[in-house]
Amino acid sequence: MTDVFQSNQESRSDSTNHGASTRRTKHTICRACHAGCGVLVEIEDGRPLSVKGDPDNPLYGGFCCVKGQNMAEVQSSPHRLLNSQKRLPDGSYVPIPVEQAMDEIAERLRKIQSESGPRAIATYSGTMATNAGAANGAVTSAFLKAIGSRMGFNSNTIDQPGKMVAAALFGNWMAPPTPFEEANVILLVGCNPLVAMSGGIPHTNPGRTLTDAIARGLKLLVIDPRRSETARRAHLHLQAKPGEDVPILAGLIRIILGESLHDAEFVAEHVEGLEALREAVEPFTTERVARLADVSEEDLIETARTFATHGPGVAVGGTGPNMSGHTTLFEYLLRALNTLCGRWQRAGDAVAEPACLGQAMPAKAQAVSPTPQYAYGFGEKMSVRGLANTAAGMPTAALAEEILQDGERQVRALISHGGNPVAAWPDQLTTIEAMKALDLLVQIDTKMSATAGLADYVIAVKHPLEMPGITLTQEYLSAYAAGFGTTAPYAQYTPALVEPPEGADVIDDWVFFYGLAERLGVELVLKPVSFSGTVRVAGHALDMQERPTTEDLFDIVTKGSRISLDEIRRHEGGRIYPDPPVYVEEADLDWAGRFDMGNAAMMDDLRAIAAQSTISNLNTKGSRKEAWPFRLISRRQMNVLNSVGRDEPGQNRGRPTNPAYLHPEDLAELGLTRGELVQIRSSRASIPAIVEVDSHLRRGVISMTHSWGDVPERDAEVRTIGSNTGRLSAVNQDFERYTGLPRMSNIPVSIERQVK
Ligand SMILES: Nc1nc2c(c(=O)[nH]1)N[C@H]1C(S)=C(S)[C@@H](COP(=O)(O)OP(=O)(O)OC[C@H]3O[C@@H](n4cnc5c(=O)[nH]c(N)nc54)[C@H](O)[C@@H]3O)O[C@H]1N2
Ligand SMILES: Nc1nc2c(c(=O)[nH]1)N[C@H]1C(S)=C(S)[C@@H](COP(=O)(O)OP(=O)(O)OC[C@H]3O[C@@H](n4cnc5c(=O)[nH]c(N)nc54)[C@H](O)[C@@H]3O)O[C@H]1N2
Ligand code: SF4
Ligand SMILES: [Mo]
Repeated sequence: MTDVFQSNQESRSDSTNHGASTRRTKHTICRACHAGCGVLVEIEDGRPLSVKGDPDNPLYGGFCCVKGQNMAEVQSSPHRLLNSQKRLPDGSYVPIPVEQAMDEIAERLRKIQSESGPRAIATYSGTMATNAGAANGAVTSAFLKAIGSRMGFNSNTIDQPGKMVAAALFGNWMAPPTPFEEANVILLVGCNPLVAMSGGIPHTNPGRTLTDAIARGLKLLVIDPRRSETARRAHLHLQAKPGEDVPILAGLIRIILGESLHDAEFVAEHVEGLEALREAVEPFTTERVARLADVSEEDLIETARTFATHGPGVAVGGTGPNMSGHTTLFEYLLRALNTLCGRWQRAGDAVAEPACLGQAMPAKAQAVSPTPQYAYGFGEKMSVRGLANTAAGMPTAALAEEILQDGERQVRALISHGGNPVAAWPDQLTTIEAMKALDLLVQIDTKMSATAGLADYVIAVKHPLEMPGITLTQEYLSAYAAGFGTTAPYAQYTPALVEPPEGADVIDDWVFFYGLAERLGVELVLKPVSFSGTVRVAGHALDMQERPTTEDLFDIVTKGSRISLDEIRRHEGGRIYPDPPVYVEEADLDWAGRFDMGNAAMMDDLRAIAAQSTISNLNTKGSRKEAWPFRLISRRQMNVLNSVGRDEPGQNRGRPTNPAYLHPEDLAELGLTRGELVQIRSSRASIPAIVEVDSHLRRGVISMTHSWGDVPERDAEVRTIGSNTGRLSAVNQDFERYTGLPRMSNIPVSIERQVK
């Protein structure tokens, strides 16, 4: 393959000469979040000047958010690491050549492995590991396999792990759910796609997409304790108490079944367990759910009827309810609701979004029976809380405890990549203790993040504009869950567009794992990406003598793709590949697969919740006499991605903190005014915060963005670095038994003025 960095095709880009300097506009893929917008970057003398939307892009149509627009500034940010760092015994850091860092780290890994075995070595891949490089995940998996460790963790299991676990318990459909473009109704439970670019509305310019859809008659239903940006545009917004989503979904299902609004024919043909579900939702009467969630009975009934009768359409869940205590049961009921209403594509329907960089998959109108043996509790066991591998991956919420426990199964080395455990994991105090207890912590990052500040080595990597990219992650998102991803078979490739700043010693992320493998004398076998797990393509052994390029890796991970990568490379501005169209086929004649709506563990959980939710829980406003009168809930903000970008002036726009938002009447009752410093306490810990007013909240909740702040020693800097809500979670209390996920939203807290 040609060296694409050198041979940047100017095909669809313009190039102007301003005196001696050259200014060019190039197409690229924004990699500042998962949405992968097709954007334009202006480059002068090899430096990126600005990033903006590409009005000619066939899918994103000119969209580019503030994070994307700031990509050029981030590339040359003064906070950026241009050299890897090594921690000295006094805690200070010195630059170290990356090849030397790899020598030293490999040596330390070799020692740990020989003393404690490969299980003592774990990896953690965070959001930017996936966003920044489409082949990163495949290389990390190959590395772990090569050294014989199954301790690969990622941010999936501290996000919405119930999505995959519930799919394994419920079963799957061999064709997609109703595509957004065909939906007449969308029910969003605790997600805010207008800000998060995540589920519910396609992430390709969601604001405009929603406006167009409402104009053609889409009804939007939202359940959120906050009148979120998305809820403000809803036909009906249930401003429910947080943490009551399971009763709400059970109540909606009960109404739909009671009024026979479900798709009885579809259910009879493809579903088992209906009667078990019918029985388990029986206690969730409309009256009871209305009181539990503090919403009106009329609104519950209207939500159920609109969703069931105004179809097609889908119900989608977000991080809010997934983090409020019952991720698996919540997602299971959501699947049940969609399936009861028959919201899957049928024979003859056109598949809206066949893979481009993935392999062509036949679509069939048939259910794949559940695989509960691969839902949770299988494979590699954790030493704590009875947890093990899950359909969403190894339970990250238990990794800190695993590191801290003594004995043979202790994890001694962690390579954390494009994630920020100290900022993002639940239970910050336990996480910090674990990071300090490790014999070796390596952080792969572009900045001295909160986790980098505790690492033995920090590996400095390239900025996305310095690396080629492909839209593989975006295709994966469409396969992730109903209502996620885009709406068209779109693919884009971008070459690397600029060189790293002068004097930088930075590598493509995956090169670090390759470099370790070289030194440890093991071979990396890369697996082409397979979205459904049903297509098996042989692994590809990497050349361990001559280092491959990132382009080579792209060829390997997209092997067998429906559209050839070379074809996609020819259209740098991104393209939609509709041909040949893919239609859902009839079910196989002898097909016996069925969904299971009545999984025993799920029905037990539902019964337990029915037994618990008594009238004593019905306090809606939060009484001042309670120890924990408020509920702290999570929210995302437009300009910052988790812990990324909050220190960039172009993104924080002069507001470098994550305020604690409260309803104006709650503030008044507490005698607080906006801008005041408070202390927020949970049963686990406390954090400082700056209060801010938000009339869109329901009373009794505090709404705050996660992943801000740093270690507790820096709490006094709350006005300039924010504070860390993860500290309020307790990993070993009130956690979900399948995934180990503790409460990260709907956390019981108190709030008081802090005297400085
Ligand atoms: N309380 C609470 N906690 C939460 C959540 C919540 O809603 N509430 N959300 C959870 C969710 S959904 C998730 S996904 C996790 C996120 O958890 P993580 O993925 O662990 O956290 P991020 O902040 O996304 O980490 C990104 C890291 O990548 C670095 N980085 C930035 N740019 C680049 C780059 O170009 N290349 C590389 N290699 N690194 C880069 C950043 O400096 C940062 O250290 O947090 C979870 N934590
Ligand atoms: N701009 C931006 N975009 C992002 C991110 C970011 O940090 N910034 N993060 C990315 C990541 S890692 C992810 S996983 C996605 C997440 O995307 P989303 O899941 O859409 O996350 P949020 O925008 O936080 O929306 C969660 C909503 O749930 C509500 N909520 C909180 N608790 C409850 C509850 O108990 N019940 C109900 N019904 N609602 C509740 C909150 O008020 C909030 O409006 O976003 C991604 N996109
Ligand atoms: S939504 Fe995400 S991919 Fe699109 S411009 Fe913003 S940061 Fe970039
Ligand atoms: Mo996430």
